[in-house]
Amino acid sequence: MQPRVGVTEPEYWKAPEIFEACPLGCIPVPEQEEALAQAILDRQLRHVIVGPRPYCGPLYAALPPGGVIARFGVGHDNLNKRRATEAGLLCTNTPEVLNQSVVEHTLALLFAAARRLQLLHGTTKAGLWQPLTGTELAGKTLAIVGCGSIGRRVALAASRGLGMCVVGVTRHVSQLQPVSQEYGIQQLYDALEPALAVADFVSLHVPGGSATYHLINADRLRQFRPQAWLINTSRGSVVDEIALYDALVEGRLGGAALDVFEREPYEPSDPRRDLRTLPNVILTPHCGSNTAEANRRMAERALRNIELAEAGRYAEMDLLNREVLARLGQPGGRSPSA
Ligand code: 8YV
Repeated sequence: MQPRVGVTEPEYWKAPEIFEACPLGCIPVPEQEEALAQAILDRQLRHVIVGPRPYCGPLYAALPPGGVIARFGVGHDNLNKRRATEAGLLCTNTPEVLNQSVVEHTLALLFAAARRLQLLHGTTKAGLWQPLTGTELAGKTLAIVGCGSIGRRVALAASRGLGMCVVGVTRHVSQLQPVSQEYGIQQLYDALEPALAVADFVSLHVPGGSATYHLINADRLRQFRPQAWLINTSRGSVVDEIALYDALVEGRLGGAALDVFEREPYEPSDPRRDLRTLPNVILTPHCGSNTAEANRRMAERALRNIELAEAGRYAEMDLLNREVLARLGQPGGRSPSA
């Protein structure tokens, strides 16, 4: 059978058994945009499942109208929804199914930061015996920046599970106020400053994109408490890495635990300010959602979105550019029973 779905290679190999079993026919395709577009044209693919790398050019001309660009993941700042709509392409993501994994990775970074795991591991492996003193998390203040479903679950685990004092930063204080206690969030702020003033740990859970670009910049880093740690499992674009490097070197904060970077795979924005050279950083290669369980769920959800599009059941999709339906002559989409 002629395969209809291309899956970028890193994503394909995260859940090959799911993709192999799909009746639509899935094949691994390159993730680099020009090569991806060429593979779509060569194999006459109708849909594509992609990872987090930016797509801004030939991809949108390569797929036929009605095709799906399905994100294997929740963040979609890497897709140009306007271009997709103009080309009659449906963009989707996989909300919620990776939350547990990202929450667990955030907690792993939090624990590692508190006990200086990166130093203990390095020195012990090097044959040294240097039992550095850490800090307990109970009683410390964690600021959650972005109180969506992932941020709220980190808050719940940290407050109820670890006895941390949790404060939240959100643009939606009045909507969140009634439920904040359920998640153990003691105080909500609509600005970063008051949260940074009290936080021992600051964990970012905002989406990428222009509204959050360099939210953590030199000015904000000056407002961190000197021992505070920054944890980022959201998007690299949220943190100005040059300003972060300078702040870490000058001791303006305790450290940074980062899973996401301005450029991925990580490359320093300024070669003289390479975060990898610093002792007070913990770095992981964008793997917050990368567990066997979440990978299977993301693969299934991405394929489900494509199957729904093939069946014309647009209303049930995790559609990110609903305005494309009008362009496809499907205002609002057909109902499932139609
Ligand atoms: C990646 C993510 O999509 O969901 C997101 O927004 O950043 C990640 O989960 C995933 O790792 C791609 O394979």
